[in-house]
Amino acid sequence: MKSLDSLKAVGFDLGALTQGDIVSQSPINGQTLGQVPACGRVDYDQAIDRAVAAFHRWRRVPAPRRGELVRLFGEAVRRHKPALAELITLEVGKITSEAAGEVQEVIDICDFAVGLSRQLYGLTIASERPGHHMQERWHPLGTVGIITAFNFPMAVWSWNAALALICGNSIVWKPSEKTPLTALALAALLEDVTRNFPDAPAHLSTVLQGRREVGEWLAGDARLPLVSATGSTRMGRDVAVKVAGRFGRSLLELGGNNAMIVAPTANEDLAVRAITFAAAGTAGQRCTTARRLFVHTSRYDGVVGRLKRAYASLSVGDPRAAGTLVGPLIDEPAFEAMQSALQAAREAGGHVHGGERIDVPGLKGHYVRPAIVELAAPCAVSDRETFAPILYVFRYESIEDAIAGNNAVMQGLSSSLITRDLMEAELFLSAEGSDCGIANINIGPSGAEIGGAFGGEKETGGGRESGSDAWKAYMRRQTQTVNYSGALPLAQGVKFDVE
Ligand code: UN1
Repeated sequence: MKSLDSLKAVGFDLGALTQGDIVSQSPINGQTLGQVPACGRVDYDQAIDRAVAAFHRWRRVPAPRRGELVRLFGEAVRRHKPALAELITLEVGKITSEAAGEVQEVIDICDFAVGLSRQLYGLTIASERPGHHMQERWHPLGTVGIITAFNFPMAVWSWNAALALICGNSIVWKPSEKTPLTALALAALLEDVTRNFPDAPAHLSTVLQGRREVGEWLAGDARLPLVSATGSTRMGRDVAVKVAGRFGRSLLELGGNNAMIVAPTANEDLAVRAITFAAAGTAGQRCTTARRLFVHTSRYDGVVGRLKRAYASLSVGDPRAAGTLVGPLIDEPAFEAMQSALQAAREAGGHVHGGERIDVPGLKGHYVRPAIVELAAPCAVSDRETFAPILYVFRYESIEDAIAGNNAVMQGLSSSLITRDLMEAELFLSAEGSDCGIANINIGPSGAEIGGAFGGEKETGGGRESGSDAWKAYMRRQTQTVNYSGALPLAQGVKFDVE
């Protein structure tokens, strides 16, 4: 834990986090990493009042200045990248390279947001009335609630936080109760930068540790015009209903059940590598993980045969060790969910390869061999998302059938087609193609860059975070009309003359 010491300079001291009922346990070996207190209702209410007061000051700071704060935060994250990555590995069990990649995502979105802070463009609109002009202005929205999942304990917060901050909002963050420490480390870095930034008010960013009820408070709190929530569809449905009940806005990034299609012309080497990373990487615990695979009949034996060999050779074990590609599952319930999904698949006639527990000497975590399940047709278990490395494999005959299969689930996050056939690729990307928020050609469904809008349709929740124009969700749009004519012509030619 040597590199973690570098965070002491900004006030994050793991050794001091020993009190409270939110317990962080490393999935690597079950060791308790630290404990933090859960936030009670009274503290919660005060925290939101303070965050709202911070918003009232922050919205007056010019956007490029707000960008400067995010630039400094990004610099701090760069400096502490090894420590932050180490913490992700310890708390979530990601292999070193993927943990570093997650921190890189934080850095990338900060860079993106800095540029964006000078580009919060609105439109000018031609008025139908003489001597009038119209324009759209984007104003800061308020205090933004951010609820995140364990699997990307830094990146997903940063997509929301970096944009919300440059848009002029204050932020409150409820991290997963499985990852309280990564949240505290990032928050300490931001706090350190904020403290030394004269324009930044106190309480611009707040962390609210806790379980489900804290998320419920955020969802029901009319002081928060926007709640951004990442996690299960079940959680998102609760949040969406509560937020809608008070006419707030929610931005949801929920379950995925992402498919890959391997077409007749696919490059086999590329396909096998893309599938293995997308399905087994991160121990199958990305929202964008490939969970279903449609292979053209003509390529089935070759591709699936190689895939089974690749899976058998995957090094599963201590994520800190060089050469490990698959770390542990997050916890015991994740292991149980995987085993019961495999059992259901067997009962549905599936052929299961892998999926068994792997003993890693000296480590008391939940390590598994990623599983491949060959199925004759989709069934209840392949239609739902199990947050574990299980890949359901099907044969297909026509690209239309494969696309229909891709679209035949309730989730709509990410999708991918491996092909060298231009016509198939374009069909997949067309209005009749993939119905997901993300559609890729010749790469897997996971590992998106921050520059694109991230999110999906249907039960994935419809939200878009990160790049492109996702920033608009964090602002309020105002349509403005100015009359500089001295007369008062009414729109649509309406006459209303008074003496
Ligand atoms: C998630 O799993 O919640 O596209 C986010 C990816 C990552 C982010 C995943 N950039 O796989």
